[in-house]
Amino acid sequence: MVICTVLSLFSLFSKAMAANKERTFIMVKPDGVQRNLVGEIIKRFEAKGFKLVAMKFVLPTEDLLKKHYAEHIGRPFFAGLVKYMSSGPVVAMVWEGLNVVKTGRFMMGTTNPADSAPGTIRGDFCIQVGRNIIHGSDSVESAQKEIGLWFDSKELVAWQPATQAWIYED
Ligand code: IDP
Ligand code: MG
Repeated sequence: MVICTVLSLFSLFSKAMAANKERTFIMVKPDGVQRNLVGEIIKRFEAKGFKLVAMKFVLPTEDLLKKHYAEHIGRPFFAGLVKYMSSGPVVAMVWEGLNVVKTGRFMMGTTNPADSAPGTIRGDFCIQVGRNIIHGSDSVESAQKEIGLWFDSKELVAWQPATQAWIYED
C-alpha cells in the first residue's frame, strides 16, 4: 500500500517534470532583426519564466526555409514568404516550459497582426501578415520537427535555472 502510494506520487511528479520540459521553436524573423526587436522579444519569453535552451543568429538558406514552411508549398504567398525570410539574418531559439507551445502562440498573437490583440508581440509591433516579425511552433509535433531542422542536438544546452523553484510549484 505504502509502496503503491510512493510509486504513484513519483509518477505524478515525473509527469509534472516532463510537462515542464515542453519545448518550442521561436524565431525573430528578418524584419524583427532589422527593426531592433530581438531584445524585446527575448525579454518577453525570459520575463514570463520560460527557459532558453538554444539560440543562434543565422542567415537562413532558401532550402532550409522551404523545409521549414513545407506545409505552405503551393500557397500564393509561398514564394514571397521564402524571399522575405531569406532576406536577412534571423534569431532562432528553443524555449522550454509548461505549455510553452500554446503560451508562446498567445504571446505572439494571431498570424495577421491586424487581428492580434494589443499586448501580444505581433499586436504591439507590426501591421501586415507578410511582415509579422516572429515565428512560433503551432504544436508540440511541429516544434520537434522545427527544432530538429534548425539545431543540432549538441546545440541544445542542458542547464538548471536558479529561478525554477520560484516559477513552478513542483
Ligand atoms: P503562423 O506564422 O502564425 O504560424 P502560418 O499560417 O503558418 O502562420 O503562416 C506562416 C507565415 O506565412 C506567416 O507567419 C506569414 O509570415 C506568412 N503568411 C501567411 N499568410 C500570408 C498571407 O496571406 N500573405 C503573406 N504572407 C502570409
Ligand atoms: Mg505556422
